[in-house]
Amino acid sequence: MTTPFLAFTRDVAPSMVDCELTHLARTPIDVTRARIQHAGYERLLATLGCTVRRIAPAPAFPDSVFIEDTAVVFDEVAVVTRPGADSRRGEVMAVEAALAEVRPVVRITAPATLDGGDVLVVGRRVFIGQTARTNAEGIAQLGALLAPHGYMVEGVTVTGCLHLKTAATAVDDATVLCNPDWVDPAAFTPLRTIAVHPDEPMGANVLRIGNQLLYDEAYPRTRARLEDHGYTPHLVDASELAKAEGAVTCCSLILRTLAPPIGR
Ligand code: CIR
Repeated sequence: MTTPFLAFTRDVAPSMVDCELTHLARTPIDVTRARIQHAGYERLLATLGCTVRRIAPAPAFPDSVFIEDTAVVFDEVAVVTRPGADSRRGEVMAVEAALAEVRPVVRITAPATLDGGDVLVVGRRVFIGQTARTNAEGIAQLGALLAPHGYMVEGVTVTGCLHLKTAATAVDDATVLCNPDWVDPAAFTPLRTIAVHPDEPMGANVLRIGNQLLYDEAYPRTRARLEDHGYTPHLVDASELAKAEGAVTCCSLILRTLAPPIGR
């Protein structure tokens, strides 16, 4: 049966305990629990209309579960990134091979760096975080690759967190959930913004699957704000993944399922 979406995921590596950390102190990660949480996340993706395809595990890459950073996928093209952290560069090969089955693939190349977690797509606008992971060359390359397809890229200043999507994600094509301490809401004008609850600075990361939202249950006060605006997110427990500075968007690449060309 064809589902509206395809979700690529990657298993939690046992080496996740040695993940990159930038803004968080290292605390013990229970890999078994992380795997259980990840499996729950995948089940919810399936419930929300995704065919889940697990890419082969990458035990040598501690952060490989955070597959979002390795590619940015549009209906027209998949852009394989060059992650900003040296330890993550080798994650992209297997992802590229998997994406090549469903989209034309292009690549970000040195000296550019770009993490998928820095790329927020809202309609034809592509906001790109200027962070330690994504450099000016990365923004310029992505802009050049996307211009023929009618997308406009906009660099966004991000301070105090890892990625743009730690600070802001879209809940629909007109609305952004954001932490105004980390990104200026004016960057998204004329889109409406909803601020996270001040006690939940990490609460701005929500995963959109069509009209549905997948959200971390750890942020009830921000969830209440979403509910006040008429959204009803589906909840997961992602507490172990959060210890690795990951959040719900990081653990998948969501693609629309496109009709195959006539004759295939
Ligand atoms: C890293 O620092 O690269 C990982 N420990 C966390 C990556 C999270 N990815 C994301 O927000 N897109």
